[in-house]
Amino acid sequence: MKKSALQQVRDAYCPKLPAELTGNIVIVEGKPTQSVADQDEIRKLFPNTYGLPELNFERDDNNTVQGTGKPVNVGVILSGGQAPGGHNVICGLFDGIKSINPESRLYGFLMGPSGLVDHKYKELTADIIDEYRNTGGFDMIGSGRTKLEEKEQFDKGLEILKKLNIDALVIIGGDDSNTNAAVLAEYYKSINAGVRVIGCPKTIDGDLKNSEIEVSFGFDTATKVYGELIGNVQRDCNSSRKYWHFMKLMGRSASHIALECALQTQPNVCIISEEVEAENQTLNDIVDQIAGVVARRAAKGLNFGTVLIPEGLIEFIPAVKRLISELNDMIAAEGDKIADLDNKELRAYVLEHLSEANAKTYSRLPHDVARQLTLDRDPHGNVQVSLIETEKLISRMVADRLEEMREAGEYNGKFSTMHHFFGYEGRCSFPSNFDANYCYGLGYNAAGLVKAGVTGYMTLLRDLTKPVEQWVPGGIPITMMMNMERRNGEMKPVIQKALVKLDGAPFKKFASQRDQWAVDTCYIYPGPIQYFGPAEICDRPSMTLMYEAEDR
Ligand code: FBP
Repeated sequence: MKKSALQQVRDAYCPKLPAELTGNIVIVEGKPTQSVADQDEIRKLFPNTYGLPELNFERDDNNTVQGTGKPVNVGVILSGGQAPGGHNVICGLFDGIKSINPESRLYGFLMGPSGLVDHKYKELTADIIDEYRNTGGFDMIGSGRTKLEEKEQFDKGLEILKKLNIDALVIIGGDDSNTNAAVLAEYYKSINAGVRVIGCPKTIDGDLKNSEIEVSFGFDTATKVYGELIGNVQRDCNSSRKYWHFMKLMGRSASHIALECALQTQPNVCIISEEVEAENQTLNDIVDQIAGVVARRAAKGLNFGTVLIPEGLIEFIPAVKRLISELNDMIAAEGDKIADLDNKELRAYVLEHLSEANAKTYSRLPHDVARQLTLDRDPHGNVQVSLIETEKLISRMVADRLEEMREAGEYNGKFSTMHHFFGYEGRCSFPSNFDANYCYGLGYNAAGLVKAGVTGYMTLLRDLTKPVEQWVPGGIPITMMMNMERRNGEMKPVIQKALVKLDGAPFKKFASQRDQWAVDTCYIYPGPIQYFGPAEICDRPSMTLMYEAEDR
């Protein structure tokens, strides 16, 4: 394979490990845990894996000879959307199990969870692993979104796990995929299958975090890539001074990515979905807010600016949220029937079957957005918000509002727009040093959990704003993060999504400065991720992580 100059040099980068992981480890059990909510239901659904203790790893200075443990065979799955650093998790896992015993073997299941069910796999040998060290992407084994929920899938998976003599399966995924991991761990334990399951927190969205997990991997790199792109657009905007740029940012429901990018780049406007919901705002309120900023800048002769919009915004407008909830139930019950209808029939059917209030909201949405909300769900039941062009919808509405303001004598400016969606550009970048180290450590640590013989745990590293050597390794039971939510028309146990906290330090910092950013031009240009050079530039964690560390 021909490699870019950067890849050739990055091949040689040696991720750093926390000091505890550089020798043999002993596991120290903490207190028993309980789920974040709905404890009785979750305990009933996970009788074998509920309430397990947190685990901390410490160096075993009485046992310094590595490589003399029993060999372990491990399977690995990449699940869901790509996130920078996934390959390093696998590399860390590989090096970790080899350090337990050089005879240990690693198998990668291909194209996500379906590889397990369909028995598509390959053994990951040292030459394959070395090709992918410190690279972005999930192409080493591919990824997919198949939901593991049926007993038949678990049993099919077990056949191949047994055939390959696999002791443990590591599932690298977001909240939905780690929910799968917990369900699989419980099932295999309940039938004494002899296969353990370990999860790993992945997602650029940053919504898989809690009191223990400080950040999911990929968030750091993806937001730095978007930060660079937004900064470049802002400099272009500030040079020609003729466009308003509307930039939608990936991130699914939560606005962590938009917030982090706003902190990095100081745009004129950044909408935070969680605030929209908390303040019970309508689409018109959001449009009025943006139009107000455009008019204030126009009054100063500034007919240009930047607006950041989180991709999940539409789901957080309270009226639309209620509509989506009713549509979810309708799709769960009538999905097959609806799928056969053409656009016109679909709209008529939906309007006829929705409750009055939701039908009103549906009828007011542009047809393309309404249709998107009706049709597309991913296998986990999520609205595919990356397909909804919210940035165009909002800028169109802002333009209309400005015309009304012009007629009322409240605005006298020019409003030319450009639209961008930054999402897929950030998911497969070369991981930043932070993600390269974090991911390698998560994988290496997962090998420690495999060796410890535990199941239903997520690999964990803490104290991430300190130097890597001081990061604290351990494991937490996945059931600890769960609550009950309505999915596909039924109540299901799922990992609770972490949304932006309006009383958290990152949001408060943003809120304290945004009025000035709105009217003045305070843009910051972060530039590209740096891999070589001073640590304060190359190893700097995200601003969200730094401000949250202050809160902790
Ligand atoms: P995960 O939850 O799987 O990590 O999703 C990340 C993500 O990039 C979201 O931000 C985005 O909405 C979604 O994937 C897009 O999905 P797809 O890759 O299927 O188009």
